[in-house]
Amino acid sequence: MADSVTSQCPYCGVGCGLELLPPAQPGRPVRRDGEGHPMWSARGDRAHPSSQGQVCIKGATVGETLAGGRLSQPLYRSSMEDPFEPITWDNAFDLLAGRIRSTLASKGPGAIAMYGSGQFHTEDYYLAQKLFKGAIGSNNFDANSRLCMSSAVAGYTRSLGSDGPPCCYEDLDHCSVAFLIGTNTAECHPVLFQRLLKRKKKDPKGLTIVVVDPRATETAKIADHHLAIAPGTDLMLLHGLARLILKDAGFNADFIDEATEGFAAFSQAVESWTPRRVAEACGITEKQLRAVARLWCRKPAVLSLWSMGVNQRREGTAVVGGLINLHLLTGQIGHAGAGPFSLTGQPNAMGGREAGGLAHLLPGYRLVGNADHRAEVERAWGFQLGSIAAQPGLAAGEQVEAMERGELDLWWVAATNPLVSMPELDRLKAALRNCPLVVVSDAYADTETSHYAHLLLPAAQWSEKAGAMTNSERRITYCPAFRQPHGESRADWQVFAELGRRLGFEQQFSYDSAAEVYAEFAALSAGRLCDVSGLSHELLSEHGPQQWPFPSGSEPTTESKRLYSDHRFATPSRRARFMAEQPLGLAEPPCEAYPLVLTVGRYLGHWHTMTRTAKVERIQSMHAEPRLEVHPDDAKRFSLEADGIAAITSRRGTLTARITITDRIRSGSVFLPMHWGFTQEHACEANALMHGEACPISKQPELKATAVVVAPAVSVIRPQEQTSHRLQALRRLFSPAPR
Ligand SMILES: Nc1nc2c(c(=O)[nH]1)N[C@H]1C(S)=C(S)[C@@H](COP(=O)(O)OP(=O)(O)OC[C@H]3O[C@@H](n4cnc5c(=O)[nH]c(N)nc54)[C@H](O)[C@@H]3O)O[C@H]1N2
Ligand SMILES: Nc1nc2c(c(=O)[nH]1)N[C@H]1C(S)=C(S)[C@@H](COP(=O)(O)OP(=O)(O)OC[C@H]3O[C@@H](n4cnc5c(=O)[nH]c(N)nc54)[C@H](O)[C@@H]3O)O[C@H]1N2
Ligand code: SF4
Ligand SMILES: [Mo]
Repeated sequence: MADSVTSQCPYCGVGCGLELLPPAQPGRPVRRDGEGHPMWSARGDRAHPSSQGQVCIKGATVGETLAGGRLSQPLYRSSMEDPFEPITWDNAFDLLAGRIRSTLASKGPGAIAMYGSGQFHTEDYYLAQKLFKGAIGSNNFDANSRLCMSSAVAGYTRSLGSDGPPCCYEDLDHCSVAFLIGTNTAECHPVLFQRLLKRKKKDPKGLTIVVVDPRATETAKIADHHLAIAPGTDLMLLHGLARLILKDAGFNADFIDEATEGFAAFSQAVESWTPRRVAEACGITEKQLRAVARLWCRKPAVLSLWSMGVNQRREGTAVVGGLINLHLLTGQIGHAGAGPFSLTGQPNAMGGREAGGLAHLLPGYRLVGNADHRAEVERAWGFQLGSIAAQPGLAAGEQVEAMERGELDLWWVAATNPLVSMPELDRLKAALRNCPLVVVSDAYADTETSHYAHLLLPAAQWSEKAGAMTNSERRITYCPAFRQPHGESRADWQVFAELGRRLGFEQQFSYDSAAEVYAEFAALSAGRLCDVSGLSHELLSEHGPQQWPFPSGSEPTTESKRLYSDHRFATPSRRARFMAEQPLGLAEPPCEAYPLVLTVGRYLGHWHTMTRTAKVERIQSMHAEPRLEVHPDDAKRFSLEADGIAAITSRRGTLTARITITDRIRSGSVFLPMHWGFTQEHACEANALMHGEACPISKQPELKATAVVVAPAVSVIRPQEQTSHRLQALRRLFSPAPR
């Protein structure tokens, strides 16, 4: 019997520690998944400081998802109308290197782009930067973090001088107020929610919980104050709170004086947000507003937690700024239980940011636009000075626009499934047909995006490749390879390295192991806020997960670290900055023709586009199909019946879903899950309805709100692809996917 191994859960950004047990255990039959593959099982790793043995249903069932429905070899077709044919890796690399060379000669590096993912390991992310920004000379590397955390990245950078969540999970045990805004923690960061719940039960008076969400989610159920604000009114609420704190003299004058700048402009900006105006705009009572403002003034430690309800907004960066303002105003940052804490979505979106995985970043929280930063990276990478372009590359949405204009000759999608997760799906589908070479690297065969690819590359996934991941509290866990890569699949970093060598950069891309790649990245982070130069695969596997900063020579510890305890921030003046934007509200507010706001989010059991969680029976039976949540008043108004079918129409299209009538949602809003793409039996392409209007600073699209109208429908409308014979035929080529 092989021993058990420990790793980080490959799902959400809580980054729980998992202990994996091999399929064969003494005296027991070999455990197998639904397709008969031998199956590792997972349980909580008690020694992991972030989760202390806790897991949720996704982590606990990850073993069931790893082997079935996998892509086992590279496949190619020259036209999207043709069937795929198997090709060798060697031919796939020839094709890629050839196309990159010819595109560089004809159109230049700007015509090549990659769209990657917070589900890469840090090593994958890092080598993708070196390949694109260094070897190819194109900053067109962006990731699905653009749809997820980029408003938090921009918000931290503007207010505190650098990206990087300042808090740690221990703060959940020390805060006197938990201010949860735009986060359904109970379903999306379940292990953190359980930690908060446990504390609340033990010490109901010592902890006050505020939840700001248009829906009465599972999270809101434990709130002392649930502010069910109208969608898109968060910044008004935050300004209203700031104004009350100012009037009540609940601010921390010493902190403002010692550690901040921009106070005058900020206090002027919030002046007009009177309690009456805010209550009216947000759809709450003045009393509720005043009660919550008092909490910010009178309690020793306020911790705010936020996620997509804040970030996915056309003013996402401004809302993050408005939230950090409250922390600066009250001095609630840098001590136990206090601070602004973004809950990262994906398991390694944090590592991606550290490795420079957005179009304007370079490794070590460096910026493409900074000449010194470029030179530091060029030197470390061994490329000529000037190899890295000085302009930020195309962000995710801009990559799609470039395809529309025929300006991209190669779009490489890796570890993300944009044909479910990006807004304006129909527009994306059309854009893809306008790109001569679409490459998709994925672990599974039958993803929605694979149906729009020319070249499919099988990816070895978590459990089959070694690497590091950073969770929301800046803790890095070593994730070992404990299973054989499926079929011919290869780790993403290996693919990027091989291509780098084939493009003539033999020396820059010679690595024998992921540990070598990590060592190079770690060295490059020295002296930066996210310094991990003291870390290595070896240290992490020997001493367990560690938080950054971890400069060279640091001692391993399980004690939690916080940033900015000395109240010196990462700005040039070392002062944190107040922001002073005025609220804009929704990009597409409800109107006569489209009177409801559709919001799109997540279910507890499912992970994103279900390539993994649809394989778990227990999860499938928890969430048998996507449901449209409608308030009873709206159901009456639009003649909708419980369990009937609704047609939901936005300016971009129509889809159908079964109806749940519930007062958990605010009247005037409806909710759909994001999970069901067109390959699923109960397809419900919510993002076909969503608009792509984005925050001008973070470029993060407003995936949380679009105006719709609903009506009863007679029957289900299936997406076009689901019924297409051509695409059905393609599926036969893939290894059998259970469904
Ligand atoms: N089970 C599960 N967990 C996950 C994931 C998953 O797919 N499944 N994905 C992971 C990822 S990548 C991410 S980014 C996180 C996302 O985690 P969350 O952000 O917590 O999840 P969402 O359901 O997208 O949205 C959160 C809440 O925002 C609310 N909301 C909508 N509009 C507004 C608004 O205008 N203001 C406010 N204040 N709230 C609003 C919604 O009602 C919803 O309850 O989850 C991570 N964890
Ligand atoms: N309307 C609306 N839209 C949303 C959201 C929302 O709240 N509302 N949320 C947005 C957010 S926050 C996010 S993060 C995105 C998530 O959206 P996606 O990133 O599209 O979702 P996933 O299903 O996680 O896609 C990951 C893909 O990578 C594959 N994969 C897994 N491991 C590996 C690997 O090691 N290598 C490779 N190459 N592939 C691998 C998986 O099989 C899967 O196909 O959706 C966004 N879209
Ligand atoms: S809470 Fe997140 S990291 Fe923890 S087990 Fe669940 S999905 Fe995995
Ligand atoms: Mo996310």
